[in-house]
Amino acid sequence: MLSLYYKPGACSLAVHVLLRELGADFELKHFKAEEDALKKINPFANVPTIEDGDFHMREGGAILTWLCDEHQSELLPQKGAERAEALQWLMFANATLHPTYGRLFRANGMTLNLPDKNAILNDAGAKIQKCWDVIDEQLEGQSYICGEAFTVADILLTVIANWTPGLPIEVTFSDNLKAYFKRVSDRESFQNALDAEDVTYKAAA
Ligand SMILES: N[C@@H](CCC(=O)N[C@@H](CS)C(=O)NCC(=O)O)C(=O)O
Repeated sequence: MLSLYYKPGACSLAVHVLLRELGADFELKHFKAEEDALKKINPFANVPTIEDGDFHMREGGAILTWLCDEHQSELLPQKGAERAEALQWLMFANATLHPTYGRLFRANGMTLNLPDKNAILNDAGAKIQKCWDVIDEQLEGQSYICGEAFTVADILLTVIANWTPGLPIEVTFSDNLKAYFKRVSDRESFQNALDAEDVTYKAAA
């Protein structure tokens, strides 16, 4: 059976939601409780990491893509401009939006002299806001990031949005964005994954 190494509410939640959307058989392994086993297959011991017998894989964007392809899922169109667009937004979430939050979390946890720290936090906050403004604009007049079809990119964007409440800087979500986060996080797969990880969804409120 496939194991997912996870940290509650982290980017691994997107893989967790996807596995439920796909109806896949899987088990969860908490990344700290199973750290020794995780370190054997991932030198960074980070999440998400998946393992099935001798097979293992890390890097969230790659895992999400690979799982959709393996299951021939319509959550990632298989070819053409639809696939290009879904991949673009998935990688935007994974490679542009996610690291910006990472930079802010790291700066916030560092002992830096205060003016430097505030400058880094404000800069990271402005970049996060810009990302959500771009997403907001894209969502104008449509239900999901790629139009009316729900895709894997919507899952990762909605997971990352929930890291925003509680940040030490202000990031504002429009009513349109909040309605989008609610639409996605209300899905049965998402609600069940949140329950299993004991995480509350706050970004839609
Ligand atoms: N490039 C990696 C980054 C993964 C990553 O940063 N994971 C975070 C959670 S979102 C993590 O495992 N953090 C470990 C920790 O918090 O101790 C990916 O996209 O999968």
